Amino acid sequence: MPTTVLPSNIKEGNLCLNGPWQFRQYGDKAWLAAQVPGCNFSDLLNNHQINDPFHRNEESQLQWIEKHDWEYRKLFNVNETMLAASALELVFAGLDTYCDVYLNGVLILQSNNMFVGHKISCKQWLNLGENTLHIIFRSPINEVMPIFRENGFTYPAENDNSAERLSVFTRKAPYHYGWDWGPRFVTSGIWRSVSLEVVNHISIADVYVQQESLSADLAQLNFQISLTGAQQFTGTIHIECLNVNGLSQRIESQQMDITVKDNNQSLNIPLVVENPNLWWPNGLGDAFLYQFKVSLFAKQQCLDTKELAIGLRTIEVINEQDEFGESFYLKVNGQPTFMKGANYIPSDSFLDRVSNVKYQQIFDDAVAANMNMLRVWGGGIYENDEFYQLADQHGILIWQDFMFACSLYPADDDFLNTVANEVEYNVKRLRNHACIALWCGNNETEMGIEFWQWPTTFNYSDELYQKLKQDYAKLFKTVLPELVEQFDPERFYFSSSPIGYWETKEDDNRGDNHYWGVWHGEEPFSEFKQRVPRFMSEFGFQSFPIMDSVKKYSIEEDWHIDSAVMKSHQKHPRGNSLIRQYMKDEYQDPKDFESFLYLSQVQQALGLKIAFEAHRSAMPFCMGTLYWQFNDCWPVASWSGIDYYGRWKALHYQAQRCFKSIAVFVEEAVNESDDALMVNVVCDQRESQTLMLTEQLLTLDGQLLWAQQDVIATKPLASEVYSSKSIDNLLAGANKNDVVFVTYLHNINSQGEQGSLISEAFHYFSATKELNLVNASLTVDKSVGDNQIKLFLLADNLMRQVYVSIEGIDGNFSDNFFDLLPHQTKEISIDIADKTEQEVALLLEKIRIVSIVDTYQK
Ligand code: BMA
Repeated sequence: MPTTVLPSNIKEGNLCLNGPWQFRQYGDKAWLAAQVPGCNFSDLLNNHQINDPFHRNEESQLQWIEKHDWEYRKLFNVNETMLAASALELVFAGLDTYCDVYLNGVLILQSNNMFVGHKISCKQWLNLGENTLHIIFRSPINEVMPIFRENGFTYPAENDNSAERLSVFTRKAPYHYGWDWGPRFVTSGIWRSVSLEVVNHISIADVYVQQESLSADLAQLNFQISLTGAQQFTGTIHIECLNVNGLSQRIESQQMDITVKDNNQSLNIPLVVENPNLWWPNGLGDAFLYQFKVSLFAKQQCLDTKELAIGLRTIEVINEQDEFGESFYLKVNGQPTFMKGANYIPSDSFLDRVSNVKYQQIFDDAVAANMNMLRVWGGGIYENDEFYQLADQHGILIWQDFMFACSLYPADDDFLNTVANEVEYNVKRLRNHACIALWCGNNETEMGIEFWQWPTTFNYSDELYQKLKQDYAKLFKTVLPELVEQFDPERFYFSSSPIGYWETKEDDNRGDNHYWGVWHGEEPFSEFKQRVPRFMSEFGFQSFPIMDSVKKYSIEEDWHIDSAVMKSHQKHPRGNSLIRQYMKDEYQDPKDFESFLYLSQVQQALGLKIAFEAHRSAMPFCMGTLYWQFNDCWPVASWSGIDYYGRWKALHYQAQRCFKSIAVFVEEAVNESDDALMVNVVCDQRESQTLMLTEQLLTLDGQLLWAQQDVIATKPLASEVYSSKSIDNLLAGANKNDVVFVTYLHNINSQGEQGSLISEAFHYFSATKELNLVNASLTVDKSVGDNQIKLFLLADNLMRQVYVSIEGIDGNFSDNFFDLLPHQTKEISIDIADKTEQEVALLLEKIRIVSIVDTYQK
């Protein structure tokens, strides 16, 4: 039997019950091998009972699974030492979803909410030697069908991809039921860890670190410690800081003698940190974390410990009336901070596949793209502890939705009770994390009430709709905020994102906004410049995965956009036609399927570039840009910047450029008649810097027509126009289709000369399809070293949106989808740490390079 490594949260002396289990469809005879954490789909796949659910249109073949019940069982041994403990608990971190749990035949737990964990005191039912844990999961569809039928009406849940929309009744990840980027796989199973844990006669149930005040000189903390178990106890609590070695500060360990008279007692222990190291978001400083250890002693014996990584920072969400309307921005450590990032969805339809390596990659990718915020969107899950630990460590702020999206919900007592459990459980689990910036009740339900015409679509009577809206208010305006106030009073809560609606232009002045005029509203990309809100929490445009990714889920006969397979991996009804429609305005018709895939990414990236620049240039009016969406949960045409296999799309590279802490942007005056070309520098830093700004006008074959260089001082936390000139004068008769305007920002070195490159921007005066691009002659020098392949690209003519790929490498190049200027060498690299010398030699033969001209019809 394979040994299981103890997950970090399971302490020595406890028994990890993850790893091999058995499962079967309820009613079947034979048990099959299962893995925990896991789900029925993963287990069926591992047992070759189903094909890969993501391959071609397998999804449609697997819909039977949701209508069945599933059983899981594990035999495990308990030894004498364990049984000698005063108490033992079975700890379930997450059960998906409706289930009965039996220990040696005794029903010990019934659960109905995927988002809560359970601890069950169970010593009395355990045997010395072999024991059996047996869980029966009931179909989440069959379970609530009677309620749905009895209701006699349908809740909106427009993304729930089935004739009967049942998802709203069940506290289970909404995206499992389908979304406009996601398949429908309604899973069942044990999706988080299981363990059997020794409970001392007294233990630390929870430590809540309250930050009472924070200044440059002093942090005053209060450790609110809840103990559980004993009625009577005398001992000591000890708090120490483990990681200040090397820092100038000292933190006195705290010790407190305690006498417990009551079960579930909570104690307060103050702790002061002088000259605290602050936690800063990515780009603004170190995300410093203090490692505290809280220990409980009886005489000299340590009974329990808890370790916590605590970042000291203040976060305020400033959402108040101001001269423009209603602000929405974050102050971190007292400083207004522009948020750059994206909306995060679960990284897989089958959550057991989202490994810690995957989580690490997510945060590496976010940091690489100069992001400082991800929004954990309300149609997914409250993420694993590892996710928030990584966010803390990487300085990525988390906008945390509660798991409700795009629908009205029930508000009967049973529903509200389970939601209350879920909120308490997750808020307590997450509130110590420095990364959590705010709580948001739901995604887009208030916008839905206002604009999505639910009464007409679903035939609601006035009376019913009033009742549904009252239910809405009860859940999101009373129950949720009261619970947040009770368990996490320091954090901002608001009921629904967005506050302002894109359908009403004046709303750009109020709160956060999801601007879907581009895409859903079919408005041109240039509208991103006109529709700049106070905080853009969603906007986006779809693209396809690149060919190497498409090959992983399809076969050659599927390789056209309207094939049944490609359509089943495109969940937006108008998706393909919108991509095509927008493409006509800016690009020549791509010659084939592969070119279409590539061009769809170029279009998405260059379209969103307009938005990124408009949002950042409008600071401090606008203070955030979070695009839809960071990632995918399966291979699909979607709004993502990184595809399911981890390949950066053109969009992620573009975000990396546009989100630099100091970035240069070029834009034409919004009104064409104004004839002005402006160079903007946006600076997210707290100090001014002196930099060299270079501007050039080049022909596409590399002649320098005009140039200028200036020394500029950046303006902290601001966007500033540093040059504005007449386009007519600049072009001086040159053909718009033959030129590119280039700007660079460089450091100035100690000799007063141009130093390293900080940011660059290219601007064209015509649509891409009109540029006189030619087949450039390109030389590629290759070198291998330091576990990397390095490529040096040099062309005699401008190459637009160069995409370099090597079949057989799944990693990402240091840069890609870039414009290669004529006669200027560009170096890019990719990691090959896991490859042998022979493999590298073969890979070097497989380098492919395409640019816009390669998509043209011959
Ligand atoms: C936003 C999201 C999602 C959806 C996306 C694209 O509104 O909140 O519901 O996937 O739009 O349509």
